[in-house]
Amino acid sequence: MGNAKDASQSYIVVTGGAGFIGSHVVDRLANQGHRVVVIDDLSTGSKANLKKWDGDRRVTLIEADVAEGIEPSLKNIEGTPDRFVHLAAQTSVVHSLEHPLHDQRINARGTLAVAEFARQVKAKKLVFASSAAVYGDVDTVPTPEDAPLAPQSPYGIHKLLGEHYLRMYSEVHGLPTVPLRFFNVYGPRQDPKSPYSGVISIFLDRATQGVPLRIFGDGEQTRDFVFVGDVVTMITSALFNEPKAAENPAAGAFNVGTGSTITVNTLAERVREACNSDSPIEHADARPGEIRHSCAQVARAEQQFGFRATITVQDGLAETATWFRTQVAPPNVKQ
Ligand code: UD2
Repeated sequence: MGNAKDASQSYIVVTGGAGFIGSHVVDRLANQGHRVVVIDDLSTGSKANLKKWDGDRRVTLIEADVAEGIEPSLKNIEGTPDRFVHLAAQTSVVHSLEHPLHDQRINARGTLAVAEFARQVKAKKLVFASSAAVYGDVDTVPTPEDAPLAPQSPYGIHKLLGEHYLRMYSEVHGLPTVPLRFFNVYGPRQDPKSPYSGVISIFLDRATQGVPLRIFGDGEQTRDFVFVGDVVTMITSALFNEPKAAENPAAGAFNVGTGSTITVNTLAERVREACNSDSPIEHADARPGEIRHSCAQVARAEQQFGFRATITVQDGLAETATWFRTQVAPPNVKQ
């Protein structure tokens, strides 16, 4: 990675750019010739995710905590960023219930810090990773963006607060902002090692090693699993394009999902097939307070940005399984 002095096209800050989703965003933007500065505290992200950019001037990694403010991180970088993708986050609902103040610092204060800096530099666009967690337990599935918002965790509340900060910065300061409500994102580089990891990464990791897949509850809960490559397409689309709407472009967030779901039971079978694995399937107690069904209504992103997820779960699982096979089995997976 270089010092990012030779600007080409946009200069984009990607917070959380060493993480699972962020590093794929960095790959796409840098491959398009943009100059990317990553701000990441490496708490869950890793340098390995950006290794291919070592020695390349398009990508610079700054190891820092966004909640400390953005300006100190960029003080030695030439130029002024014109676009921001804010992905740095504490991503676990369960962790946020146990450590709400920590979640508030990262997810609420961190988002405010990015928005405030984007305002100061008169950024052209700020795209923010919000979450389906802002809805809470909804009556309407697939869920439209104007459904009632009743988040059930500090995580969901702080993501919603982030959306409100962005709306305020749009309306009061004229900062163009786009909150994206991610559903269940999966794909290569998703870390399976934490107890809060995404179910697909956990199942693939276990199936690859031939250890049991553990399903919480009856397994008939459903999720809208969206492949990381599709999510990157939506992020970059929102970063460079304006919504087509006659409606106020500053208003509202966009769901990022596929619009269809599968049960966790079906997922477990598909993972076993994708890995050609005979891992047994076990059942454990349901997670307390968990949402039963989660599915995005996708019309708004399609109408406004022409975005539609294109990767099927079958294809996405196959690609992710291939990636898992190339990884050294992590030593700390417990059976
Ligand atoms: C997802 C997001 C979370 C938040 C939330 C909003 C991920 C990783 N997390 O939480 O950040 O946005 O949606 O609603 O995308 N499961 C098993 N066995 C396992 C692990 C999980 O059965 O070993 C089940 C789990 O009980 C749940 C489903 O798989 O029903 C998905 O779990 P998850 O942790 O991947 O994601 P979720 O939907 O809780």
